[in-house]
Amino acid sequence: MKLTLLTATLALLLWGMPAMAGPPGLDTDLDGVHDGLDNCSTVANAAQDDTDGDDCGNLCDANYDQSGTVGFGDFGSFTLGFGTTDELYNHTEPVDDTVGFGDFGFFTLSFGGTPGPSGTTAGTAACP
Ligand SMILES: [Ca+2]
Ligand SMILES: [Ca+2]
Ligand SMILES: [Ca+2]
Ligand SMILES: [Ca+2]
Repeated sequence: MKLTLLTATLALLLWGMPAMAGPPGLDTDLDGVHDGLDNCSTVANAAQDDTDGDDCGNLCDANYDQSGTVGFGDFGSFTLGFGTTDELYNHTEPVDDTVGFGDFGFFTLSFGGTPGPSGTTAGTAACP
């Protein structure tokens, strides 16, 4: 029994290790883009839209000033984008094309954290 558990744990660890490195074979969010190439590896975003070009997709990137975290500077930008169709602030595509309360909800959840995770930018400043 103990041996089985140990074997299972080892298998999980071995299986999990390459997942952290983002091998091209896994597709965690099932959007058809493999984790190692997916600019939002845990959010389904088959379109891979990335308006500010920081390799962190719009659907997981509320860090508009490229500081690496989502903070008050980003909030200032978001308020300016509210009500517009600026894709940078639209985190609800393809549900809608305008920046509204759904996007504000995403921003609020992101506040104080880091953008991403992205499979393509490990360790960069804008999308850590
Ligand atoms: Ca994916
Ligand atoms: Ca994705
Ligand atoms: Ca981005
Ligand atoms: Ca920021």
